[in-house]
Amino acid sequence: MTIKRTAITTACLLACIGSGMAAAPDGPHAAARPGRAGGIDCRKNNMHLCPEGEFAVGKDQWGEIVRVNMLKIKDWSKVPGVKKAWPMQGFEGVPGMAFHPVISEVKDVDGDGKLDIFRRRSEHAGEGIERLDYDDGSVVWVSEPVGALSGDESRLPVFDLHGKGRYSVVHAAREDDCFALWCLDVRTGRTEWRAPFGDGVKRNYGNGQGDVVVGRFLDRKTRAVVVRDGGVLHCYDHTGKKAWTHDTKLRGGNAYAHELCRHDADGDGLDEVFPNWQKLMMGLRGDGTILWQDTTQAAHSDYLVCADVDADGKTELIYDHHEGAGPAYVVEAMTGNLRMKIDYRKEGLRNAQNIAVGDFDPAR
Ligand SMILES: [Ca+2]
Ligand SMILES: [Ca+2]
Ligand SMILES: [Ca+2]
Repeated sequence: MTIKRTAITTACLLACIGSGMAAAPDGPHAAARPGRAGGIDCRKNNMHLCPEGEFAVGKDQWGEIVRVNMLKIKDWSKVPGVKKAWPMQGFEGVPGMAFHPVISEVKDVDGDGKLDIFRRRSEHAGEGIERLDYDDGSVVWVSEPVGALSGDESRLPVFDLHGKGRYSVVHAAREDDCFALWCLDVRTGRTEWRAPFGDGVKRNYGNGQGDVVVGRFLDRKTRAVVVRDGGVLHCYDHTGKKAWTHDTKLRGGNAYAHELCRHDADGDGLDEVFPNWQKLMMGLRGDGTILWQDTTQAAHSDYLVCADVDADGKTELIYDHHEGAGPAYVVEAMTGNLRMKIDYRKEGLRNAQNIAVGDFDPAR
């Protein structure tokens, strides 16, 4: 289905990026590496916004602003705007560990109107994935132990892979001698299948290793999984059988990556795959056929968004041609043909991390 959207302005495209905000450095573990050369030390930037106590309610011209001190907060239920909060149960006892939004998912998988919560119990090897009850946070089940977190930012996808109304949890973990793609039954936590790939060696702090995207890549009924190991993509069908592999030949720092998305860009009912690396942006059909490649990519993008930006009925892909410097490229998603460059630095934005596209301009 083609998403019809009205045209957007440059300001709308980038308004949510927040030029004055301290951008998080790359990768889930990067916050523990203060003083990254050329980057932003999030321990030093914007700390004046951190409340003294557990939380504070401030105000600006748009209304109230709630700020939470993540190191001090004990009772989330007192924080204005929080609808549900319960103490986390089960494994959490590693110093420096905290609930990790990258490796969690919230979705109503059984249609009872209550959200179901899934999370990895630890970033480290030897713990499983668990399902939590919405009412009190109690543990519904814990899977068998999975490997360590790779460092990807693809969350913990929960989808109906088989096309039968039954959901599965998908996750890639780093084992002793390989990576492994796990598929768990949401009803029981039992392993449906486990597909090993790669050599398990962590590179680029794990960025681009274990990125997972789920889509209708192979047929219109089931969903398949594309997982990335550095410069190599692997696609598995809903039963865990390998469908295809694509090796970009990117290695070392050139294979640094953490953005990977899917979208049915031509509306034929099958999703296309759009992976980005430090030195490559490309589009592939769901069967692994290459649609296009931008080998001029200067440095990895921190966002990938598909939308019909100019409302001509065709989908565009938006990505950053040089992380932190731009410009944002707007290309035809199916061909890669460049339609527009947006120099966000001229708009006063220092580093574009995450963007949103929508009908923001009431005049259009
Ligand atoms: Ca539910
Ligand atoms: Ca398609
Ligand atoms: Ca378009």
